[in-house]
Amino acid sequence: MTEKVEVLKNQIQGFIVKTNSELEEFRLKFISKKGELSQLFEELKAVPADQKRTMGQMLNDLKKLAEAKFEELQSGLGNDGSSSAFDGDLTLPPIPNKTGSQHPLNLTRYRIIEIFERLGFNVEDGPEIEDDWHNFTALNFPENHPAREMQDTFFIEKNPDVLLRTHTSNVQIRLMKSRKPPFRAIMPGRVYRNEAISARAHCFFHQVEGLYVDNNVGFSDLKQTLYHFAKEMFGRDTKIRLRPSFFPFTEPSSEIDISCLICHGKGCNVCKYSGWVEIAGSGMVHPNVLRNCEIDPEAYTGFAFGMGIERITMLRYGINDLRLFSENDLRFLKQFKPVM
Ligand code: 2U9
Repeated sequence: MTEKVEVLKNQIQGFIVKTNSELEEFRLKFISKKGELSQLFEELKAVPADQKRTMGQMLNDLKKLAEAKFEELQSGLGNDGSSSAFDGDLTLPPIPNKTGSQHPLNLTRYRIIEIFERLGFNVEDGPEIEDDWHNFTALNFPENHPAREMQDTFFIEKNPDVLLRTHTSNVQIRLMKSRKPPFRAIMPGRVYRNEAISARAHCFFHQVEGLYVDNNVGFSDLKQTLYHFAKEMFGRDTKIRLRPSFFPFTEPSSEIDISCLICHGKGCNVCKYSGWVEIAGSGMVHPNVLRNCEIDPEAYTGFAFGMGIERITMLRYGINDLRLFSENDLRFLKQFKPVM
């Protein structure tokens, strides 16, 4: 019997539990009425009278050991040194999770996508590293156009030219070359221009361009689409104004202005006292561009537009320095909508 007591004592002392079912295993073996320890108490009845007292004392000590060990295991303080018990003050408020916030450029991009998706525009994507043909030639840029100069465009290789795209128009070209009209899509993405960094310019920025090509797409479709966009983006009372412009890839072309959100046309710093703020460029896709993509300009017409996401975001949130978007300053970033 002494031997059995010794074995059980070692087992109790060395017991480790990691789960509730292992704790239950311990209880059944050493604490419960049907366990091995209770069995020994049964056997005590048959022990000769002169040994009963010592043996009984041993068994009682073992029982106390088992009970103490059970409590220790139960409170999560196992013999492996790990502790899962929470011994802090449960009445204190929880420590808040540190969630990040969404970048304002993303918030604007999502909103733009949402507005155009409801008009049936798909979202298309394409490469940021592009060849000369998809970035310039297909878009009707003449050979000597200043945008092709080293000081305006980042070249990766020369002859044949590989460059960082200067607009997302390369995506339209790839879309029109690879599929059949009609097309109704917007192209958000990062673009690169070789500019000195300041509050108003950066060496990269983000654009959304749009394209709608079908039978009988006219300038009135362009105007109505962008009017709808302006009202959705900036509020129902927003007005738009079109000014004639020039781009190699559209003819006719126009700049799109919205009525100033700050002064509502009265004149302020943001609109430079004109009452109008430029938000996009646009126009009817040039027949040469359609032809470059093997689309018959007699059968199909289309409009296109382009806008800077930074510019829209600055107007939307009243931000006056472009560099804030890429400095990763948490004091700026955490002012925007948290990540859900
Ligand atoms: C194809 C045909 C036509 C896209 C257009 C503009 C006018 C435009 C600027 C706005 C501010 C660029 O971000 S910005 O600096 N964009 O003025 N973009 S029309 O026209 C296209 C594009 C692709 C095949």
